[in-house]
This record gives sequence, structure tokens and C-alpha cells, in this order.
Amino acid sequence: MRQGEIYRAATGTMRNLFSADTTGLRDATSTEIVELRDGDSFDLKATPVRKRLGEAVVRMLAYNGSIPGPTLRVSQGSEVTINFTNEADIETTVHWHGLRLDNRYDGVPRAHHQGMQTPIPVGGGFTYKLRFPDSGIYWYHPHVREDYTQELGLYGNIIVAPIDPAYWAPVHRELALVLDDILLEGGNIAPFSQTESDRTAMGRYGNVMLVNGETEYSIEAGRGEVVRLYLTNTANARPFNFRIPGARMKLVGGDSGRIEREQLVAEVLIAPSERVIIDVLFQQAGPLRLEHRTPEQAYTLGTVTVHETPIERSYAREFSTLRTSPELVAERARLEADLQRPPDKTLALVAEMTGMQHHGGGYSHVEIEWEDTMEMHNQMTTPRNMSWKLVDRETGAENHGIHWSFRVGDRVKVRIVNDPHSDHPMQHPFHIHGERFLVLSRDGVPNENLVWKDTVLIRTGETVNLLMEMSNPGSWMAHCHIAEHLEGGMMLSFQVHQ
Ligand SMILES: [Cu+2]
Repeated sequence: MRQGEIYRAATGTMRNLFSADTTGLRDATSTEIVELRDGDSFDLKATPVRKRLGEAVVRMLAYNGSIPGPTLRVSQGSEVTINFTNEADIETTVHWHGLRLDNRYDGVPRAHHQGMQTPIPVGGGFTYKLRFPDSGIYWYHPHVREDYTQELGLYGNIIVAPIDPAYWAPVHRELALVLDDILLEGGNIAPFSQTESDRTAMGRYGNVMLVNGETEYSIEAGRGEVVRLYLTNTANARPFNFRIPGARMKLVGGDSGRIEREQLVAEVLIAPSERVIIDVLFQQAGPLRLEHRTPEQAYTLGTVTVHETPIERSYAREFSTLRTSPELVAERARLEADLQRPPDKTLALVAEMTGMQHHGGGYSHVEIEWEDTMEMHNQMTTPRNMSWKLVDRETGAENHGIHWSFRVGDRVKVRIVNDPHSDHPMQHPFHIHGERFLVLSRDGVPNENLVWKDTVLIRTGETVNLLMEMSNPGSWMAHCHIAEHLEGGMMLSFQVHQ
């Protein structure tokens, strides 16, 4: 059989599929920017929409009718209320990714984690109260069957403006760019079973790239313009290596705020759920491409047309000034002892397949799998025949069996080892809820440029040391942010006591 036939044979056996019907659905609109002040309330609703992706017209899911959902702009230190209604086709929650918010509004369902919120049924609603202690770029998405709902378009950004007006360098404009991919087969989104997730081995890699939900994203700029780009990777599994050949790029921030030392860069790597903030200077007129470049190939994600008419007020000097962040310089001064001491916790990342062909062991592994290189096999893996494990090296506890306990004020050193000898070694973006952390070192090499993080990419075979700052009481989870790996069990919980 050819690949397509094998695929049809496999999907032919899939039961209980989510609807792909677009009859009567409204067309997705473009993303709205919503400014929310302290004390404001905002209505957010998840519904099915119809959307054109190139030649295909597909059924997707959207917050307030747009993909991405509304970009919320708020101020650091403010609090807002979100009245959420679920009119999608599956029970859901909203997780506010990266926010150090009140535990009960974290949007983690009981299925993942005891004591948390009951999933919101179709037709139901929930009121979230959000607070924003940290400036930077965050995002929101469901925490039930993320493999399905996130692929179908349920994601949106939150930009938290800093209290300190000099926190960021001045720029002409700010833009949030959501990087994503989607898997299309014969003019439809490759089907999803309502019963269980699939592609547990590698996660679902798309074959169409999206920027802000568009297949042909384009922007315009003036010569000399400096634009701050807030990049978020909302793909189920694909890491993006982002660049704009012909423009100058300066790395200024990450998951949670600014970076220790600003740095001119040629490209930035963004794993699923990570954020990167770059200032881009368009020095020359002409057409430019937004690119995702892997060692094998370059994808065009979108285009920038830079016009000849120069910008009046120049920020070229501010752009070439590389600033340092005093709060992270202060953190670095405290890290020496943490770098030396043994870890408080050690976790191994392990794949286990039952009754299926193994892909680890003797295989030479790559640090990052940029593509789904074993499509047929991957498609047939489910949580029934494959499990992903976080293993506590000290106790032997696994996934749901891990319940760490800490106190507010603890600084916990966590070592994560991505076992290269398991049944399918690959990279994992490891995400921690409710707290922030610093990456101390990778394979023993100290991190030379700190930034507060909530997600860290751990390459195949890599050992990464983190320093978690326990600042937010509650019962939290940590998990791999490849949606299919989370469905495959790759999560743990930890309690932070007051
Ligand atoms: Cu993973």
C-alpha cells in the first residue's frame, strides 16, 4: 500500500470522530485587540467557526469568532474578570499560560489533577479572575484534549504592559505573532477521535504553517522602523526556528519578561508554548520573508513589505544599545551556590511502547526532531499502546504518582534528564504551572543569559538544571507541552504551601 492508502485504512477504523461539518457556521474574523483596565470584565466564548486555509474550507474552533482569539492588553499589577462561555463541541477549561495567578483559576481539570476545576460542559460557563504580576507575553488555551482544541484554533495572547515605562526600549510598534501548524489531508483537517488522542509517539506535526491563523500572513513596514514582535508557538509538537533574512533582530525577552542581556541574533528557537520577544529593525526597503529554518529546509511563514519612505523618528540608536536587566543581574549574583549544589529533585523523561516496534536504543538520535519522520507509525500510537513518563529518580514514582511538596520562598533545583535510550527519544518542552523558573545550565554548561521561564525545551539526551522560585501557593501541575504527550500521561503535580 502507498502511504495515502495506509492512512485511509487507519483512519477508516477511527471511531466517533469530531464533526468536520461547516454548514451554517460563521466565517472566522480577524483577531481583535482588547484593552482591559484594572477591574474590567470581558466576555469570552468558544464556538465552532468556518475558516479558509489556502484552498481548503474547514471547521475550526475559535474564541470570540477569531483565530487567534482576542489579544488582551492589560497592565502589570491589574486584575480582570473573564466571563467564559463554552459553545464548542467538547467540555473545556481555559488555562492562562504563564500567569502566576490564583490556583483556582488556573484552568486545570480534575482529570489531570485532583482538587481543581470541573471541566465546563458544552453550554456551560465559568468566571475567571486573572492577575498579572509580571510583564511580557502570555497566552490562553484549553486544558482538556489540547491535541484537538489547540490544533483547531483555541488560543489567544495576553500582553502585559510593564509598570516601569523604561522597562523596554522604545519601538515604533508592537505585534503579537502566533506561530502554528495544522495537518490537512484531502482538504480537511486530519480527523480526531472523540474517544482518544492519537500520534502519541511524536505528537501531531502539521503540513501547513500558520501565522496568526493565516496561511499567507503579510505585514507592511517603513524603512527604519523598529517593530517589537511577541512570538508564541501554539503548535501541538513542532518547534519553530524563526528568522527574517534581511532585517536585524534583537532578542529582548522570553516567557516572562525581559532577558538579562539584550543580544543581536540571526534566529530564535521557540518550542511549543514558549514565547520569545524580539525587536526587529527594517533597514532596507523591499520584500522580506518570515522564515522557519530547520537544518534541512526553510518554510516561508509570511512576508514583510518594507516601504522606501523612511520613518520620521529613528530608533536606530536605541536598537543598537544592548541593555541589561538589573533584576536578572541581581538573580545571577545569587545563583553561584545553586549551580554548585546537587539537585533537590531529578526527573527522567522516558517513552514506553507496548507491543510496538521500538524506535530508541540502537538508533542514532537527533537533538530535535523537526518533522514527523515516521508518519504511519506515529499515527497509530495512542495512550493505549504507548506511554510517556516523568520518572522521579529518587522515589521511582511516575506521572500522576508524583506529588512534590514545597513552601512559599523555597528555591528548588530540579534536574531533568531526557533519556536517550527510551523507546522513542525526542525533545520535550517541559511546562510548569503557577511558578516561574530560571534555566541554570544545560549539560553542565551554565546559562549565560537568564530570563524567567515557564517552559523549557529539553533536547534528546540533554540534562537541564532549573531553579524554581516557589512564590505562588497552590496545587499545580507540570507537564510536557506536546499536546499528545500530555494526553499520553506526561504530567506530575506539586503543592506549594503558604
Ligand atoms: Cu513530550
